[in-house]
Amino acid sequence: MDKEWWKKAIVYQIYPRSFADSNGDGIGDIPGIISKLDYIASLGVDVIWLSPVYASPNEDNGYDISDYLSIHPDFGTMDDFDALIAEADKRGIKIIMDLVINHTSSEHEWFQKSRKGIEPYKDFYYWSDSWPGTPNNWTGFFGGGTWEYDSERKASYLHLFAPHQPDLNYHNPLVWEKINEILKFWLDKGVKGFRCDVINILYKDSLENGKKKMILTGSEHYLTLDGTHEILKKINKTLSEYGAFTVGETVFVDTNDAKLLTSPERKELNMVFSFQHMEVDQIIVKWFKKKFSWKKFIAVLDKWQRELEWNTIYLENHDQPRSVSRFGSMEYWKDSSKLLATLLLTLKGTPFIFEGEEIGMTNFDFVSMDEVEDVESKNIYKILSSVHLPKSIKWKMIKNTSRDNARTPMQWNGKDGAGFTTGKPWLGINKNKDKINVEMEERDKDSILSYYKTLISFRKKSEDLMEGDYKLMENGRDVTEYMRGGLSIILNHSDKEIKREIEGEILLSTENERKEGFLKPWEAIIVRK
Ligand code: ISL
Ligand code: CA
Repeated sequence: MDKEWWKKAIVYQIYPRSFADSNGDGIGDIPGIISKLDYIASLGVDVIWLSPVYASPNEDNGYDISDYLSIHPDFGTMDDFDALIAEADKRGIKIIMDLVINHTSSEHEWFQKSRKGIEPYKDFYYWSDSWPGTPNNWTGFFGGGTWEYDSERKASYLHLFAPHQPDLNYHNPLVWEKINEILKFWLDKGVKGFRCDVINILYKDSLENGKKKMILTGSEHYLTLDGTHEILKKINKTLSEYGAFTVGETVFVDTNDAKLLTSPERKELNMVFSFQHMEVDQIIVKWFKKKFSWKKFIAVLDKWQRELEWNTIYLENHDQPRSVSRFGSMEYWKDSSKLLATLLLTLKGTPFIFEGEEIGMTNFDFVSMDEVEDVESKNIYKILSSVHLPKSIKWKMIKNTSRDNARTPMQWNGKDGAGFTTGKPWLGINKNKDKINVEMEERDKDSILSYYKTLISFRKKSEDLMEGDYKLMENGRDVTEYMRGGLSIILNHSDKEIKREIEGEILLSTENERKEGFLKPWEAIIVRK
C-alpha cells in the first residue's frame, strides 16, 4: 500500500454518542454506526475517525478513559467493534481511533493504585508529594486551577483538564511502555491510525510556577517541548510498522511548531489540527466572541496552506460550534453551507468532515443551562457566577461557544427522535430536524448532501485538487479566489450579488442556474483556467 495513502483520503468524524442509537437507550452506539456504513460509504469518504469509545465514567464524554482496552458498554462490545472494522473494510473504509493519553480518568486502575502509593503506579501521575514546588499556579483548559487534593494519598495531583482527568507523568518510562502496548492492541485489530488528543502537551519539563497569563498560566512548561517530540518519535515508530497514520490535535501551535511536528524527516506526526483559523472570531479566549471576518479567516488559512507541505483541513469537530452558524449565513443557509463545503474540499490537504456538517446542521437551539451537558460549559458557567455581568450576557457566552452546539444528535429524518433514537436522547435534538435531515436531502438533487457527494467525487477525479499547488489570487471582503493547479476556486461569501466576468470553463457551481456575469450570494464555483 502507498505509504502516504492518507494524503488521498477524506476523513469523516463520528461522535459516537450522537450518531445512531440502535437500542433505544438514547445513546448512539457501535451497532448504530454499522447500520449507517452504507450511508457513510455513499458520501465517498475513505476513513472514519471515531471519537472515544473506550470504557469511561463519561465526565468528559469519553475523553476520560478508565480502560483503554475495552469498549464502553453504552457503545456495545468488543465483538461489535471487530464487526465495525470488518464491515467498514468491506466498503473500503478504514477506522482510526481517538488516542487520549495526556490524561486518564481518575477511575483508571493506574490512578486508583497510584493514589494508594502502590508500585509500579506510584509515580504514573504528577503528585505534589513527589514534585517539589507543587501545587503551583497553573490554570487549566476548562478554566480554574489544576491541582486536586486526594485524601487517600494526602497529596494533590495535576489535571490540566477537569479534576477527574489526572495528567500522566511521562518522566516515568513505564507510562510509555503501557501506552505502547495499548497502541499495538488496537493496531493488531486493524485500526489504521490515531487522532491524538492534545498531543503536544504530554511532556511537562518542570512543575515550577508559570508566568501569569490571561489563559493557561504555566503553559511554557508543557507546550510542544523536546520531551514531547521524543514521545512522538516513539509513537511514530510503532505505527510505521502497521502503515497507520497520526493526526495530532495540537493546541496553541503556529506554523513553525507544526512544521517540526509533521516534517517527514523528523518522523513524528503526519498531520496536525491547527486552531488558528478557529480563533478568528475570538478575543483571547473562545468565550469572548468578536465579529467574524472572512479576510482574516482566509489570511490564516492561506498562511497554513503556503507554509505546510501537507496538513489537515477542517471547519468543524466535536469541540467547535457548527460552521454554517459561525462562518455562513442563516439567511442563505443552504448556499453558504455549500460554499463552506467547497472551501473544505478544494484546499490542499486531507479534509475532515464532522458528522452532520454534510447536511448543514446548525448550532443547538437550547434556551437554558439545564439543557447543557458539556463539562467545559458547566465549568465556565460556574466561574462566571462570581463575575459581575448581566445573566443574558453570560448565557450568550455559553450558547455561542458551547461544545454541545456540535454534539446534538445526528438528524436522520424529521420524526420524533430524528431517526437517531426511539428513546430519550442524551442531549436535545435541534428543532430544525424537520427541515435539516438526511432523508430529505437524499431525495433532493439540490441539497447540501447531494452537493457534498458531487464535490467529493469531483475532488477524487481531479489531479489539480488532489495534488495541485495552491496559490491565493484574491482575498477580498466579499470574494476569495485561489488556484489549485490549473483550477481556480472562486467564493462569494457575502449576502450580495457580485458582478464578475468569469474567464475559462465553469466546471462546478453551487447554483443550479447561474447568472451570467455575476456571482449569486454565497455562490462558489470551480473554473478551469
Ligand atoms: O474545546 C476546546 C476549545 O474549543 C479546547 O479547550 C479543548 O478542550 C482542547 O482543544 C482539547 O480538546 C480535546 O481534549 C479534551 C476534550 O475535552 C476534547 O473534547 C478534546 O477534543 C480533553 O481530553
Ligand atoms: Ca444505544
